[in-house]
Amino acid sequence: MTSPKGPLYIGFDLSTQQLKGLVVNSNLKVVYISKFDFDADSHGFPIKKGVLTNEAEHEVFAPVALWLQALDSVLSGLRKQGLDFSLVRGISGAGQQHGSVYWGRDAERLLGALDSGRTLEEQLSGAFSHPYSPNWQDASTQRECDEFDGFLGGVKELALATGSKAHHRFTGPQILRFQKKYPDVYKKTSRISLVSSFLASLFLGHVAPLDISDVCGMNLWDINKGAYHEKLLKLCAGSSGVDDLKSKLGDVPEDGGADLGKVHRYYVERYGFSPECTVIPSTGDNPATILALPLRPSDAMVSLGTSTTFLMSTPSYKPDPATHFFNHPTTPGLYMFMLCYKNGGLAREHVRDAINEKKGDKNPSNPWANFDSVALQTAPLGQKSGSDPMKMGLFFPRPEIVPNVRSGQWRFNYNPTKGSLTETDNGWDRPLDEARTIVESQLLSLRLRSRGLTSSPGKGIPAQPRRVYLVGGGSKNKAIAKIAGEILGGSEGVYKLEIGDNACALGAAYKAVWALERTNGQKFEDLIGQRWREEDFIEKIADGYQKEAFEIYGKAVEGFEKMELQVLKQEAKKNAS
Ligand code: XUL
Repeated sequence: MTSPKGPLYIGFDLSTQQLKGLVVNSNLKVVYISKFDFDADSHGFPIKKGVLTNEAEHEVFAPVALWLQALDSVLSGLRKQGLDFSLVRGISGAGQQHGSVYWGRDAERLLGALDSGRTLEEQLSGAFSHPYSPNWQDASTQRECDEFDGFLGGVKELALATGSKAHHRFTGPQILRFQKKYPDVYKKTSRISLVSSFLASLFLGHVAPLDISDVCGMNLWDINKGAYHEKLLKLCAGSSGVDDLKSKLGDVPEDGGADLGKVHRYYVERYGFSPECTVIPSTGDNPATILALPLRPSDAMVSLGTSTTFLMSTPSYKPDPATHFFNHPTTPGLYMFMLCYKNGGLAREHVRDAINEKKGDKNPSNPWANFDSVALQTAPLGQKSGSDPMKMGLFFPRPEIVPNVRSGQWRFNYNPTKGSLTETDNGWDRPLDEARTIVESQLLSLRLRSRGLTSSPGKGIPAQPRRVYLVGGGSKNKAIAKIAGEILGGSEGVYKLEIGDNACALGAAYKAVWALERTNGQKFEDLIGQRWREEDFIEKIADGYQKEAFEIYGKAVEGFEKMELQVLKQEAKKNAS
């Protein structure tokens, strides 16, 4: 291979189970990738799937020194592949969201004095006041979440101010618990980074500011004001006070493409980076994902993995306790809307396995073939004629957060003319009917919660997403793609985004390209839109908007909303008795 010509840009992805470094050129072509798998490639850390746990307290956390080891290893990996680091003009990254890193009093000195003859792990393991980073899977902060949720009056008020109600993983509740559990360590903490700004700090050789989008994953940032929320800081800071917490958190530059400074000489001397290489703010992994393509306002991305994530770029800020809003990572005036479900793939797999079992086809070469064909042969909502009730249900093998309900299954018949709902599986041919019902259930929930954010693509056409991009394992299912188009619409259709599991690293690398090559005021969407060759990355896999189907599912959404409310009421009653 001929060596790629510069300038080059690196995007890192510091996720739960691995660190990845991906290098692109100005034309957005990937030229190198190097990975470090935490479980397989690290030494000295008794981790499982990248984390440690303390089950008694529902704690999940990662040793920060592990990430130091990983960074030197990924850079060495890129060097082995032949990357000429002197061509790298910019560095950005994506970090698992909400995780926090606690720097000790010597942090700035140790970061600034990095010696290229020794590893990051050798030199920085002592830079932290606490050696672990609470992880987004941590669930130890119920009490703190209750405090956050109540503090401004209720969950609605908190969501209105910060974009989200309180969640166990959000950094504000995590810091509140940290300062109560480890008051002395908290006092000795000079700075608190998010995983994203931690990564940028390593390259800068001093503690980097928090990112304008990732800061919204803390329940501490007042999105409308564009500043920390003073009252919430007060709640979080405890006796050390607001000013102390503010100085621990530091400023937040508004520009996601800001020039944070040049790479530290450690990287120049050890790997051959140019001293002119610029460090750009790293962002969260979800905000980075929407940068993996020139996502336009009203485009939607649905990630169909073990869990389901729905991401949209939108100019509307309409917070709700069931959803999340973040500042857009690059474009002022836009927001990233996110729905984060715990359930997804597992629920579909249960139905898939039951159908394969029923068909006596336990290990077919394509385990999804029966599921797909049954789902496609079943009429929408199981209605053989318009007078039949609509079949709908909730299928949660794990406790769900959207809506907040225990694990379980609920089946209903809904009569759209009367608006009446009956909990029953009368008339259901199980498990066959459920192939379609489960996919519908997951997509109706997305339509219900995103419907206020889309706009009409043209006269007489209802509001809906422009394009629907499917990513992750479930994007291979033909039935899911077809039903996604029928339920969500998509005036330009349903697409599969073929970037494997590289979305966050790619998004981070594109952010660096944009930050350093933009002309005055040029938007991310415009610069990347001009250079992105969509035929290399996406394939249209289903029709989007179809009038009749969209209308029928519009009625079904009403029933779906009622069904969720009824289940929530029933469960609250059960819990109270
Ligand atoms: C988002 C979230 C996860 C992590 C995964 O709120 O908690 O998606 O960002 O790394």
